[in-house]
Formats: sequence, structure tokens, C-alpha cells
Amino acid sequence: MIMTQQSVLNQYAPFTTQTVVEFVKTLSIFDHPNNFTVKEIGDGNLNLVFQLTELETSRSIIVKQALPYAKVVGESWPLSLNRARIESESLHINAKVVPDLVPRVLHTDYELACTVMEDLSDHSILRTELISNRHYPLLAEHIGRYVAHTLFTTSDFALHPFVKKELVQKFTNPDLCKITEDLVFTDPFFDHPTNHFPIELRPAVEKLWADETLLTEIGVLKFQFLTQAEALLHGDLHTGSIFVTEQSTKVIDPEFAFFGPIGFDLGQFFANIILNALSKLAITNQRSTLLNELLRTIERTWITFVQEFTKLWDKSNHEIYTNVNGILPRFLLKIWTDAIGFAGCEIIRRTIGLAHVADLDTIEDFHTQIEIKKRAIQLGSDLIKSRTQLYSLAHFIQRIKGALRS
Ligand code: SR1
Ligand code: MG
Repeated sequence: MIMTQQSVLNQYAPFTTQTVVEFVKTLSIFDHPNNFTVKEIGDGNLNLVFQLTELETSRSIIVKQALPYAKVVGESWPLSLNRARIESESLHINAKVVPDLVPRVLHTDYELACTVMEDLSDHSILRTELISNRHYPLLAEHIGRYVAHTLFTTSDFALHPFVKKELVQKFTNPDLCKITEDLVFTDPFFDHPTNHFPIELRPAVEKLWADETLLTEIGVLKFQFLTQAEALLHGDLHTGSIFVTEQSTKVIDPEFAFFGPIGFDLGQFFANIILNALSKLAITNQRSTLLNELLRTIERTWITFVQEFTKLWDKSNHEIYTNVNGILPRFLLKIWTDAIGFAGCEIIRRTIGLAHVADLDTIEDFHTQIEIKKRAIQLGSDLIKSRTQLYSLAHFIQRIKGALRS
């Protein structure tokens, strides 16, 4: 069916560089909405992303539009457009508690499944920066605060139970959760066609598939992810979902948002820092400085998370049990243990599953890449199985250091 420009603006169709300009002209965002340059810059797995720059002022914005399928696989993997609403509403909720750490939403159109946002092109993607050996000293404090505030304020500790349950309904996100249920918790642990890895890793991967103890623990973690509606998660907090400058951090892309176990966001963040740390084994220059900075980032993130979460617990709680002394330490231990287990799953799936990370895949020397990937698989499995014995930050860091030894 051929759509006219008008019908494109009234009912869903993927934008082109022409129709997205027509759409933006209908909004009152620009003073001179006549001359734009426009580029499609989306390099993620799921969406179209357009950058529009007004020529007179050089002011730019981003229009992100959901496609009705997973771009990384194609139309054979249909996906609901509802994720555009979820992303936009989640950004609005986040902006109430961490306005400096999320992009500003300028407009949302549910029908066209798109969100218009501030352009963050003065920032860089954290993953790319870490691969280029750059360090961001404020990152840990920013992410620790982001996670503590977004999660505490959407949990039962802060919300009236009616409000919380209404939000749980609003953020029920079956398609995107199914991606995580499959790609993070299931496919990598069975011989599934979505997996891909070099043949040289096959023996290490088959060892995982045959490890009943490991599969039991992953089953437990998967059921936690499926059932524990603790707080409104980001749901995909890897280093490609974070933009940075020296001074600023912005967490983008919460389209996977849903009510799940709090440790999941922290676990994904830790895992992606660990994957970057593993990749440093391929370099000799400045290796130990870079590794120390990355381990320190994990430590500072957790410490900030605990400090901020505790402050909120003491002052903004809505739940009588927050006044019972033993509850906070018990709950923090649960978050910690879960985070380590979820980190292990993320490390493994980013090494052998459908969606890899450039940190490992761009290691030039093939033999080194394989050796590092074997360590990633081993560390991921170890973290999942021993998470309940790694009671403290020091235990966790020691375990990571063990995998980083040359
Ligand atoms: C089919 S989507 C693959 C991955 O990309 C997203 O960013 C999520 O991490 C998902 O698992
Ligand atoms: Mg994303």
C-alpha cells in the first residue's frame, strides 16, 4: 500500500528522512522549521533514530521511532510498538528523580511510536569510550545515584500499593521482556540457533550446557526476572545505553522498562564494565591503570547505590517495615546477590548469544580474543554459581581480579 504524506503522519508507518521532517514541522519545537538537515543515525538493534538540525540555528533534536520488528533480525521477529510509550513514560518518571541523568523528552506520539528528545551528540557512547581506554571519573557516582533513585522511588518502599500496582500494569512489557527471557536467560544455555560463537569456543560452551548446577541457578534467576516486580527497571542498562562527557552522564533507551528485580540493572551495568575489563587483557599499555579504574567504577557504583538507597529509605519510605532494623540489610544483600547472578548471565550471553559486545568482538588477535572469551564464560558461570558466597564487594572484586590475572 502506498501511503500519502498525510496518512503517514496520521497512522503508523516507519519514517523516511522526508516524512520525519514533515512530522517535526507539525510540532512547535523550532522557530524556523523550514530548513533542516536530517540523518538516520540508529545503530542499535531495534529502532530508527533520526537527527534533525535546523540550519538557521544549528539546533538539533533526535526523533526515535520504534519499528514493528527487531531490526537486528528482521521482520520475522515482530515486536510491539508499545515500547515507544514505555520508553517515553519511563523517561518522564526518571526525570522526576534524576533529571540531570536522562535525556529531556520534547514530544511523544503514541500512534507513530516515536519520541522526540534532546540531541546528546555532544556526549559519546560509554561503550565506545571504554573501548578507547578513556575513563570517566563521575560515571560511578552518576550510575549509582541513577539506579538508587529510579528503583527506590518506584518500589513498594516508596509508593502506595495502589499506585505501585497501577504502574506495574502500565509497564507490563511482554515483547521486550521476552527478548531478555530468551536472549539473556535461556538461549545461551542451550544449543539454540540464536547463539553464535567461533568453533574454538565450542568445548567451553558445551561444558556450560552440560552443567546441571549452573542451569539450576540460571533457572532460579530467570524465574526471579519473570516474577519479582520489585521496582521499575531500566531493563537494558549496558554501556551502549549510557552517554557520557567528562561532567555529564545520560542514561538513554529505557524501552525494556518493566517491574522486575532491582539487582538486574546493577548486574547488567557491572557485567558490561567487566566485559570491558576483560578486553583490556588484549593490550599492554596502561593495562593495570585501566583495570584499576574499571574495578573502582564497580566499587564506587555499588557504594553510591547503597548510600543513596539508604538515604531514601530513611526519609522517603511509605512502608512500615522500613522502620524494622533488619529489613534494609537483608534487602540490600538480596539486591547484591541478584546483581552478581544477573551479571554472570549478561557476561555469558554477550559472549556466545545473539547480541555480542564490541569490547570482545573487536579484539584483533583472534587467539587472544578466544582466550579472553573463554575467561568471560568461566567468570560468568562462576559468578552465577557462587553468588551467595560473595557476600561483600571485596569478595566480588577478588573474583573478578582472578579472571583478569595474566
Ligand atoms: C533483539 S535485541 C538484542 C539486544 O539488544 C538490546 O539492546 C537488548 O540488550 C537485547 O537483548
Ligand atoms: Mg537499546
